[in-house]
Amino acid sequence: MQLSRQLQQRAETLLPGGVDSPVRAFRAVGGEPPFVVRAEGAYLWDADGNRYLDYFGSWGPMILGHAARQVVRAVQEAAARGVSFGASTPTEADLAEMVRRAFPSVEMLRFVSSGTEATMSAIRLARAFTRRKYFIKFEGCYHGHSDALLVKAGSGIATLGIPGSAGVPEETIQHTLALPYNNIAAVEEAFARYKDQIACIIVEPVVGNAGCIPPNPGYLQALRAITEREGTVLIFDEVMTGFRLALGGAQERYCIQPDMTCLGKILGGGLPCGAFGGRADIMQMLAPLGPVYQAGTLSGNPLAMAAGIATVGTLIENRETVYPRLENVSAAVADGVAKIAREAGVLLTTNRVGSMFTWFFTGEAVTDYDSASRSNTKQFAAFHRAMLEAGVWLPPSQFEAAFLGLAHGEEETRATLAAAKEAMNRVAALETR
Ligand code: KE4
Repeated sequence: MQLSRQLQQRAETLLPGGVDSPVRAFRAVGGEPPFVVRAEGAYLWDADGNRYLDYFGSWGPMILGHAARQVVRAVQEAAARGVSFGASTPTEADLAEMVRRAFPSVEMLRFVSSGTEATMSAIRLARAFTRRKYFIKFEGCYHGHSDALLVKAGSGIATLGIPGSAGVPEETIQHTLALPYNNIAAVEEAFARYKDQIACIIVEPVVGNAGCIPPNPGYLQALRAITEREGTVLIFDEVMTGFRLALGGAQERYCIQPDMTCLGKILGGGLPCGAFGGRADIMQMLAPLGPVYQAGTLSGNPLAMAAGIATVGTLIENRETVYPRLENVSAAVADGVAKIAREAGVLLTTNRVGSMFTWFFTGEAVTDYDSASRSNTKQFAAFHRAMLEAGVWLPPSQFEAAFLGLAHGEEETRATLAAAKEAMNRVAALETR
């Protein structure tokens, strides 16, 4: 860890906390973050030559595994033709067609460079389309860091245990209604109170940013029925779930047709890419066709398009085998660790949908942010540290989902469960101190 420590010290003189995104600083789990210099398949290598089995996969994009040959080759070939033009290219429509094939609810879309841009643009469109100001989000859900969305957010906000963000004026969030997830009564109450004033609901259809929290049976269907009744736009933030839970994300898995969808992560195959799309009548309000402005220098960047086409193309071509494989390996890993916790006498709740999952160190069911926040984060930190020392790198927060990809197989499952046995004993020993 010598070199990583030196790199961290240098980085801290230049970058706040030495990082470009807070969760990477390991503040919630302690210890020093390894600096990654290379990755391949299911593995990362740090500056000191240590190898780690990767369970956060760049926070979702690496569903094919790192340095997948077809992705690397596509990006190399694209780069040789020039890396950015600021003009239209054929590959934007190529990837858009693939998105439409995977997400039939997306009649039109626009590419941007991050999930944050995708969600903030979708909300702007929904507000213009409905001529309403208020919108509903859910506690523990994270939709990127645009001001109006930093209210009771998940991910890094929950990880750092902060209510929101400094620098966001009260006026900016006065129209943000943050409600408990998996609670339809709260949604009905909001619509009764703000009748005809709610532009949209934005939801992580399966929450990943409070740790993994699945929708209760009927919850998403109820959101769809209420928004249809109220003339409110239903936005599925599938930045994390898109292409992961099924080729068509959560909306395919739960058979719901949202009005708009936000995508990112896997969409760009690990390069900076996001998208927002949906009903053509809403999307056609977007400049240059309509009055809603949105723009981006690197939107639809040729390298991101190349990586996205190679990644999404692989998922489309192999959809019959990809998702059953991810399901099988994820179940073996998630359930295997749950069994180890039971045998060690450690209280653990395992939430999993497909290849995104979270081990909550609690004995109660985790169905919303409140129940997630009652997890024992000290135990999680001890588990994380012990697993890292054993060469298994879990997301460094109790309030993040773990992911695995197609490069994870039996060998990786065996190694993970062997490491978990030792790590769980260390957690159990914590109990006595
Ligand atoms: P980006 O702006 O980070 O590309 O996307 C924001 C975003 C939007 N919607 C959902 C459902 C998301 O999960 C995210 C970003 N996810 C976090 C991890 N939970 C990004 C990791 C980080 O912030 O470093």
